[in-house]
Amino acid sequence: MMIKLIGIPYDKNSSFLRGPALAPPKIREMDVSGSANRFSESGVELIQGKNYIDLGDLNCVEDDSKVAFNKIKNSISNNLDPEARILSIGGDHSISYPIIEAHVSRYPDLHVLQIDAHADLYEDFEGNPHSHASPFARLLEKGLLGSLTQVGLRSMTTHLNEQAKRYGVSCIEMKALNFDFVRELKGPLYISLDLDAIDPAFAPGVSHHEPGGLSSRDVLKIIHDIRVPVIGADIVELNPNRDLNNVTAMLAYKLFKELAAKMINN
Ligand SMILES: [Mn+2]
Repeated sequence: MMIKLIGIPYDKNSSFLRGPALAPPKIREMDVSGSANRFSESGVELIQGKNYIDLGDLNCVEDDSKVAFNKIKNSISNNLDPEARILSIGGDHSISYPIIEAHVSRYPDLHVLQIDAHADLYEDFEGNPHSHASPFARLLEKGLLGSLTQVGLRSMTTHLNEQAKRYGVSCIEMKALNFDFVRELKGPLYISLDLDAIDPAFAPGVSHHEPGGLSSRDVLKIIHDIRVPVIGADIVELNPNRDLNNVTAMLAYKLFKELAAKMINN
Protein backbone atom coordinates (compact mmCIF):
# COMPACT_ATOMS: atom_id res chain seq x y z
CA MET A 1 0.00 0.00 0.00
CA MET A 2 1.30 3.45 -0.95
CA ILE A 3 0.79 6.39 1.41
CA LYS A 4 0.30 9.77 -0.20
CA LEU A 5 1.22 12.70 2.02
CA ILE A 6 -0.60 15.94 1.21
CA GLY A 7 0.05 19.19 3.08
CA ILE A 8 -2.98 21.45 3.43
CA PRO A 9 -1.75 24.81 4.75
CA TYR A 10 -5.13 26.37 5.49
CA ASP A 11 -6.10 28.05 8.76
CA LYS A 12 -8.63 30.73 7.84
CA ASN A 13 -11.40 28.96 9.75
CA SER A 14 -9.56 29.08 13.05
CA SER A 15 -11.70 30.88 15.63
CA PHE A 16 -8.96 31.91 18.05
CA LEU A 17 -5.42 31.94 16.60
CA ARG A 18 -3.92 31.50 13.17
CA GLY A 19 -0.81 29.35 12.73
CA PRO A 20 -1.75 25.82 11.56
CA ALA A 21 -1.05 26.87 7.95
CA LEU A 22 2.63 26.76 8.96
CA ALA A 23 2.40 23.12 10.06
CA PRO A 24 3.13 21.03 6.93
CA PRO A 25 6.68 22.32 6.33
CA LYS A 26 7.35 22.12 10.08
CA ILE A 27 6.41 18.43 10.20
CA ARG A 28 8.58 17.71 7.15
CA GLU A 29 11.42 19.53 8.92
CA MET A 30 11.21 16.92 11.71
CA ASP A 31 11.59 14.19 9.09
CA VAL A 32 14.95 15.57 7.91
CA SER A 33 16.17 16.96 11.24
CA GLY A 34 18.35 13.95 11.97
CA SER A 35 16.72 13.49 15.38
CA ALA A 36 14.63 10.40 14.67
CA ASN A 37 14.71 7.38 12.39
CA ARG A 38 11.95 6.55 9.92
CA PHE A 39 10.70 3.38 11.59
CA SER A 40 7.29 3.11 13.19
CA GLU A 41 7.06 1.27 16.49
CA SER A 42 5.29 -1.50 14.58
CA GLY A 43 8.45 -2.05 12.56
CA VAL A 44 7.54 -0.41 9.26
CA GLU A 45 10.26 1.72 7.71
CA LEU A 46 8.90 4.64 5.73
CA ILE A 47 10.85 4.97 2.51
CA GLN A 48 9.89 7.75 0.16
CA GLY A 49 9.15 6.35 -3.29
CA LYS A 50 8.69 2.83 -1.89
CA ASN A 51 5.79 3.02 0.54
CA TYR A 52 5.03 6.72 0.64
CA ILE A 53 5.20 9.75 -1.58
CA ASP A 54 5.08 13.37 -0.58
CA LEU A 55 2.79 15.27 -2.93
CA GLY A 56 3.72 18.62 -1.41
CA ASP A 57 1.34 21.33 -0.27
CA LEU A 58 -1.91 22.48 -1.81
CA ASN A 59 -1.87 26.06 -2.96
CA CYS A 60 -4.79 27.34 -0.89
CA VAL A 61 -3.35 29.52 1.89
CA GLU A 62 -5.15 32.70 0.85
CA ASP A 63 -8.34 31.24 -0.62
CA ASP A 64 -11.74 31.80 0.92
CA SER A 65 -13.36 28.71 2.43
CA LYS A 66 -15.47 27.67 -0.55
CA VAL A 67 -12.59 27.89 -2.99
CA ALA A 68 -10.22 26.14 -0.58
CA PHE A 69 -12.70 23.37 0.25
CA ASN A 70 -13.28 22.69 -3.46
CA LYS A 71 -9.54 22.49 -4.09
CA ILE A 72 -9.09 20.15 -1.12
CA LYS A 73 -11.97 17.88 -2.10
CA ASN A 74 -10.82 17.69 -5.73
CA SER A 75 -7.22 17.04 -4.78
CA ILE A 76 -8.18 14.21 -2.42
CA SER A 77 -10.59 12.70 -4.95
CA ASN A 78 -7.98 12.82 -7.72
CA ASN A 79 -5.37 11.12 -5.56
CA LEU A 80 -7.54 8.36 -4.12
CA ASP A 81 -6.99 4.99 -5.73
CA PRO A 82 -7.34 1.42 -4.49
CA GLU A 83 -3.57 1.06 -4.02
CA ALA A 84 -3.10 4.28 -2.06
CA ARG A 85 -4.09 5.86 1.23
CA ILE A 86 -3.98 9.59 1.79
CA LEU A 87 -2.52 11.11 4.94
CA SER A 88 -3.29 14.82 5.06
CA ILE A 89 -1.34 17.23 7.21
CA GLY A 90 -3.29 20.37 8.15
CA GLY A 91 -4.18 23.06 8.60
CA ASP A 92 -6.96 23.71 11.05
CA HIS A 93 -9.69 21.13 11.61
CA SER A 94 -12.10 22.71 9.09
CA ILE A 95 -10.21 20.91 6.30
CA SER A 96 -11.43 17.52 7.50
CA TYR A 97 -14.88 18.29 6.08
CA PRO A 98 -13.81 18.34 2.38
CA ILE A 99 -11.17 15.64 2.95
CA ILE A 100 -13.64 13.18 4.50
CA GLU A 101 -16.37 14.09 2.01
CA ALA A 102 -13.99 13.07 -0.79
CA HIS A 103 -13.23 9.77 0.96
CA VAL A 104 -16.94 9.02 1.33
CA SER A 105 -17.41 8.98 -2.44
CA ARG A 106 -15.00 6.03 -2.59
CA TYR A 107 -16.02 4.42 0.74
CA PRO A 108 -19.79 4.93 1.05
CA ASP A 109 -20.07 3.26 4.47
CA LEU A 110 -17.21 5.16 6.05
CA HIS A 111 -16.74 5.21 9.82
CA VAL A 112 -14.74 7.97 11.46
CA LEU A 113 -12.65 8.08 14.62
CA GLN A 114 -12.03 11.66 15.74
CA ILE A 115 -9.33 12.12 18.37
CA ASP A 116 -9.91 15.62 19.75
CA ALA A 117 -10.41 17.75 22.87
CA HIS A 118 -13.44 19.24 21.11
CA ALA A 119 -16.50 17.71 19.50
CA ASP A 120 -16.43 20.15 16.54
CA LEU A 121 -20.19 19.74 16.14
CA TYR A 122 -21.27 23.39 16.30
CA GLU A 123 -24.12 24.19 13.93
CA ASP A 124 -21.99 27.24 13.26
CA PHE A 125 -19.36 28.92 15.39
CA GLU A 126 -19.61 32.70 15.76
CA GLY A 127 -21.58 32.74 12.51
CA ASN A 128 -19.14 30.62 10.50
CA PRO A 129 -20.57 27.25 9.40
CA HIS A 130 -17.13 26.35 8.01
CA SER A 131 -15.43 27.02 11.35
CA HIS A 132 -12.87 24.55 12.65
CA ALA A 133 -15.45 23.96 15.39
CA SER A 134 -18.04 22.69 12.87
CA PRO A 135 -16.64 20.17 10.33
CA PHE A 136 -18.38 17.14 11.81
CA ALA A 137 -21.75 18.91 11.93
CA ARG A 138 -21.40 19.50 8.17
CA LEU A 139 -20.58 15.84 7.48
CA LEU A 140 -23.34 14.49 9.73
CA GLU A 141 -26.10 16.78 8.47
CA LYS A 142 -25.44 15.42 4.98
CA GLY A 143 -25.77 11.88 6.36
CA LEU A 144 -22.32 11.00 5.04
CA LEU A 145 -20.91 8.95 7.92
CA GLY A 146 -21.60 5.34 8.87
CA SER A 147 -20.65 6.31 12.42
CA LEU A 148 -18.62 8.90 14.29
CA THR A 149 -16.67 8.05 17.44
CA GLN A 150 -14.95 10.85 19.34
CA VAL A 151 -12.31 10.36 22.01
CA GLY A 152 -10.42 12.88 24.12
CA LEU A 153 -13.37 15.24 24.62
CA ARG A 154 -13.20 17.66 27.55
CA SER A 155 -15.03 20.79 26.45
CA MET A 156 -18.65 19.76 25.96
CA THR A 157 -21.42 22.37 26.07
CA THR A 158 -25.20 22.06 26.18
CA HIS A 159 -25.37 22.67 22.42
CA LEU A 160 -22.63 20.13 21.66
CA ASN A 161 -24.33 17.49 23.81
CA GLU A 162 -27.57 18.12 21.90
CA GLN A 163 -25.78 17.85 18.57
CA ALA A 164 -24.06 14.62 19.61
CA LYS A 165 -27.41 13.15 20.61
CA ARG A 166 -29.15 14.38 17.46
CA TYR A 167 -26.57 12.71 15.21
CA GLY A 168 -25.92 9.60 17.30
CA VAL A 169 -22.26 10.37 17.92
CA SER A 170 -20.33 8.09 20.31
CA CYS A 171 -18.53 10.44 22.68
CA ILE A 172 -15.78 9.13 24.94
CA GLU A 173 -15.08 12.03 27.29
CA MET A 174 -11.83 12.30 29.24
CA LYS A 175 -13.73 12.29 32.53
CA ALA A 176 -14.81 8.71 31.79
CA LEU A 177 -11.94 7.56 29.59
CA ASN A 178 -11.44 3.92 28.82
CA PHE A 179 -10.27 2.20 25.68
CA ASP A 180 -13.03 -0.38 25.18
CA PHE A 181 -14.31 1.61 22.19
CA VAL A 182 -11.25 0.61 20.13
CA ARG A 183 -12.53 -2.96 19.85
CA GLU A 184 -15.94 -1.73 18.74
CA LEU A 185 -14.76 0.49 15.89
CA LYS A 186 -16.08 -0.49 12.49
CA GLY A 187 -14.30 -0.32 9.17
CA PRO A 188 -13.50 1.05 6.75
CA LEU A 189 -12.21 3.62 9.22
CA TYR A 190 -10.93 7.14 8.72
CA ILE A 191 -8.92 8.75 11.56
CA SER A 192 -9.04 12.49 12.12
CA LEU A 193 -6.40 13.43 14.67
CA ASP A 194 -6.56 16.87 16.23
CA LEU A 195 -3.35 17.33 18.20
CA ASP A 196 -5.20 19.26 20.92
CA ALA A 197 -6.65 15.91 22.04
CA ILE A 198 -3.28 15.37 23.66
CA ASP A 199 -2.64 17.15 26.94
CA PRO A 200 -0.94 20.54 26.50
CA ALA A 201 1.85 19.18 28.72
CA PHE A 202 2.76 16.88 25.80
CA ALA A 203 1.51 19.04 22.95
CA PRO A 204 1.80 22.76 23.67
CA GLY A 205 1.94 23.68 19.97
CA VAL A 206 -1.79 23.95 19.40
CA SER A 207 -4.11 26.95 19.35
CA HIS A 208 -6.44 25.77 22.11
CA HIS A 209 -4.81 24.55 25.32
CA GLU A 210 -7.35 22.31 27.04
CA PRO A 211 -5.87 20.66 30.15
CA GLY A 212 -6.69 17.11 31.18
CA GLY A 213 -6.04 15.39 27.89
CA LEU A 214 -4.67 12.15 26.47
CA SER A 215 -1.01 11.29 26.78
CA SER A 216 1.13 10.73 23.71
CA ARG A 217 1.20 7.03 24.65
CA ASP A 218 -2.61 6.88 24.91
CA VAL A 219 -2.91 8.02 21.29
CA LEU A 220 -0.19 5.63 20.11
CA LYS A 221 -1.96 2.78 21.88
CA ILE A 222 -5.29 3.65 20.26
CA ILE A 223 -3.67 3.67 16.81
CA HIS A 224 -1.77 0.42 17.43
CA ASP A 225 -4.81 -1.42 18.80
CA ILE A 226 -7.19 -0.67 15.93
CA ARG A 227 -8.07 -3.90 14.15
CA VAL A 228 -10.23 -2.66 11.26
CA PRO A 229 -8.87 -1.30 7.97
CA VAL A 230 -7.81 2.35 8.20
CA ILE A 231 -8.28 3.93 4.78
CA GLY A 232 -7.25 7.53 5.41
CA ALA A 233 -6.18 9.97 8.10
CA ASP A 234 -5.42 13.56 8.86
CA ILE A 235 -3.31 15.30 11.48
CA VAL A 236 -4.54 18.82 12.15
CA GLU A 237 -4.17 21.86 14.40
CA LEU A 238 -0.40 21.91 14.89
CA ASN A 239 0.32 25.59 15.53
CA PRO A 240 4.11 26.07 15.27
CA ASN A 241 3.78 29.61 16.71
CA ARG A 242 2.81 28.07 20.06
CA ASP A 243 5.25 25.19 20.09
CA LEU A 244 8.20 24.79 22.47
CA ASN A 245 11.42 23.42 20.97
CA ASN A 246 9.35 21.59 18.30
CA VAL A 247 7.99 19.17 20.92
CA THR A 248 4.56 19.11 19.28
CA ALA A 249 5.97 19.06 15.75
CA MET A 250 8.00 15.97 16.67
CA LEU A 251 4.91 14.36 18.17
CA ALA A 252 3.00 15.11 14.96
CA TYR A 253 5.85 13.53 12.96
CA LYS A 254 5.79 10.41 15.15
CA LEU A 255 2.02 10.11 14.83
CA PHE A 256 2.40 10.54 11.06
CA LYS A 257 4.76 7.55 11.02
CA GLU A 258 2.44 5.41 13.15
CA LEU A 259 -0.68 6.27 11.12
CA ALA A 260 1.18 5.67 7.87
CA ALA A 261 2.47 2.30 9.13
CA LYS A 262 -1.03 1.31 10.23
CA MET A 263 -2.39 2.02 6.76
CA ILE A 264 0.54 0.32 4.99
CA ASN A 265 -0.05 -2.81 7.08
CA ASN A 266 -3.80 -2.97 6.36
MN1 LIG B 1 -9.79 20.33 18.83
